[in-house]
Amino acid sequence: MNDILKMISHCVETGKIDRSCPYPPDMKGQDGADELTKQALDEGIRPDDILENALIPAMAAVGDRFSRKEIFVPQMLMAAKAMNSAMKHLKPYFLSGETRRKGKFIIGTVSGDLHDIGKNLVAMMIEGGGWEIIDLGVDVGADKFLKAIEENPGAVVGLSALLTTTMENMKIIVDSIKVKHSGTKILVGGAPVTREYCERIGADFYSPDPQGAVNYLKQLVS
Ligand code: B1M
Repeated sequence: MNDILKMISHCVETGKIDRSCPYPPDMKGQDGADELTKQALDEGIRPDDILENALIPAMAAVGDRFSRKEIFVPQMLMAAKAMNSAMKHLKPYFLSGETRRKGKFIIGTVSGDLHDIGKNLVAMMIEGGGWEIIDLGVDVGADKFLKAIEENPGAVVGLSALLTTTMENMKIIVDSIKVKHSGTKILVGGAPVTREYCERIGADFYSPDPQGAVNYLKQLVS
């Protein structure tokens, strides 16, 4: 891996957000994920290369270390902040110049769940694919989804869940939407979600990644 990608990955893994961030102490005064991502883009490294080869593997490593109890929630939070500081530089590249919107896409992380990095990534890629995004944020219950659908008839809905516990809330939300707005297409995703689970809860499509979600929407309008 390119040296700067290794450095970005290390910054995300250790929660080094930017130069002013005093954490971790042995990197005090050094550039963080923020500055290094900007530098990498200035050097001509492709945004998808930075995402796939530095940021996503770093977050996977953070998850593994959390599972092994080598780090705890505060460190996970710092890693998430470092990832976001890198993502803000990548966002403009993922949002292509398409002006004519293909439709509306309502997205949210389901009730009880505060994880939003993956959801934001999916929203960003879909927005780049020409869709208008209505982002309901995190910890979103059925009522909020229903209200958004009423305000945006015909919109496609995306549900994200990162916890095996909150994944169960997807079923409640899908049931509510299908009862009140049976024609609404629902896309589900997030680390613990599977195709089999999607079918079981009556959602329309499962994608393990943002690109699959973009392709599904493309196929819906074609
Ligand atoms: Co949390 N956390 N966390 N956490 N956290 C996980 C998910 C965990 C797997 C870590 C672990 O144990 N190894 C574990 C879940 C275990 C389980 O249920 N099986 C876990 C836990 C246990 C918890 C807490 C319960 C910890 C605690 O308090 N004891 C707690 C729960 C809080 C809550 O939500 N109520 C908690 C808290 C947090 C933080 C707040 C500290 C922070 C989140 C900050 C934030 O999001 N703003 C955090 C983080 C950072 C993680 C890990 C390390 C990283 C998640 C991430 O951002 N990944 C995570 C471990 C891991 O994932 N390896 C972990 C990067 C992101 C790009 O990937 O989100 O998977 P991901 O999204 C992917 C795909 O899933 C897909 O596309 C994305 C891009 O490829 N995708 C979709 C996602 N949504 C989609 C929707 C789609 C389609 C595709 O269509 C609509």
